[in-house]
Amino acid sequence: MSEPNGHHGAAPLNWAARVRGRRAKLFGEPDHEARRITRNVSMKESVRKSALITGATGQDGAYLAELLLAKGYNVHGVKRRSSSFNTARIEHLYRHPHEKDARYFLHYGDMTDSTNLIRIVQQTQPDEIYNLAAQSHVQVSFETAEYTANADGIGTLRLLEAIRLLGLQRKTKFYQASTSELYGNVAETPQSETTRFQPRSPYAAAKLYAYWITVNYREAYGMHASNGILFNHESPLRGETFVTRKITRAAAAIHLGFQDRLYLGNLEASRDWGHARDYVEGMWLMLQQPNPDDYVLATGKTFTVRQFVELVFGELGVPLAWRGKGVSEKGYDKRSGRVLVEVDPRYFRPTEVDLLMGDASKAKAQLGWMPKTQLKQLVEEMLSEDLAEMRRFNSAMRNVGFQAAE
Ligand code: NDP
Ligand code: GDR
Repeated sequence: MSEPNGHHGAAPLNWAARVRGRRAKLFGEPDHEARRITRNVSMKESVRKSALITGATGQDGAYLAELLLAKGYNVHGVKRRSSSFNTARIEHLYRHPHEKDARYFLHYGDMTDSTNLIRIVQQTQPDEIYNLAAQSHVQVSFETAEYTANADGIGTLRLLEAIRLLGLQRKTKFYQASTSELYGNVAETPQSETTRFQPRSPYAAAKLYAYWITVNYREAYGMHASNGILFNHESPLRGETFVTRKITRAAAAIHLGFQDRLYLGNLEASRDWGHARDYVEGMWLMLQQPNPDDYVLATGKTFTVRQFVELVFGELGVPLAWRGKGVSEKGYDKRSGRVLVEVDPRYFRPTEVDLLMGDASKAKAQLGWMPKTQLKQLVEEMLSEDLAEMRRFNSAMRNVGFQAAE
């Protein structure tokens, strides 16, 4: 396939330019930089590495493609067919294949379709595969357990088999997006590569299979296959239904008068939150090692959902007070007494992972990897992007005659 959105040629110029500018800002580069990355790389075509990313349209897929293009790779992304555009996160990286020096190519694919995966691997002959595709929402996995097992668990097997069937096991290095959710009902804190896995959701159970099949293919067939056991990582590109982005978006909307209050589930859950930009670098480092292995990537700090909410509203100058217990608990603006946060049991999970906190000392010692972004910085970045996006929306609405608040 060629166009990111299936339409012919580039998106309308003003939109493309806007997306490019916005994404360039998100990735911490001047506006012209993204274009430069895909055009002016001195690496010779003959030595250029190629990478295949599944889940290219997701949060991590976007940051990883950006990183690999900047390192001079040819990048192939797998995207699903969708009835609406699903490439907003990667529009700024894409060039039409007819453009000279285009280095980012998209292929339609799905983790549930073996023949499709085999064909893509055969066509692209990648040096590195990053398997990021997954039904990645823990709560949704309770409702779509079989599909989650198929895409996240067996999907990983399909990709490993594609490498083996095509005789690429000596050429192609493999990264599996494993997760701190594997620790589930945690056996110890902090969690490291040696902590026992006790998954607590269909998502985590599917990822457990993917973890072990990756280890098995490494041991059975000598493949360079590694698991990154990544703790939660967020960004302005985070999906809107994960708790951090849900909170920054809602706080921005409340601040601008678009939304009344925020409904959340378990406020006591504790997570080790880092920035996705830092974590994709760790993925790449794993595949540059002489030997494959499994690594935890984490910040080593943990915060509750409640603390995250306080941090976000605090950033907007709103001090929160909590009153009530359990499902009746509410978060108030201390100054005005207005209710801003309520608990909605719909967001409780049948089984919860209470506390995650990672020990990434192996990654630090062997990969030289360390997270660079503190939680406060992450919150500032996410909130400021959400505020900017809502202000743009507000002003667009005003231009077409709607009376919106600010
Ligand atoms: P996202 O949910 O943002 O992205 C998931 C990607 O997978 C999307 O591109 C999605 O496509 C694609 N996808 C979903 N199902 C299929 C399928 N059946 N076939 C092909 N593609 C599919 O996740 P993240 O970027 O946050 O995470 C990347 C990976 O890392 C996931 O595997 C996740 O489970 C894992 N992980 C994430 C962590 C985090 O904190 N972010 C921590 C640890 C592990 P579409 O855009 O069309 O929906
Ligand atoms: P998680 O992320 O389940 O850790 O999985 P999520 O942000 O969905 O939940 C984190 C914690 O917040 C609690 N919570 C809520 N969660 C959501 N989504 N919505 C709410 O309203 C809400 N209220 C409280 C949750 O119960 C949970 O305890 C993410 C995904 O990216 C996985 O793919 C990845 O493997 C893990 O991180 C590491």
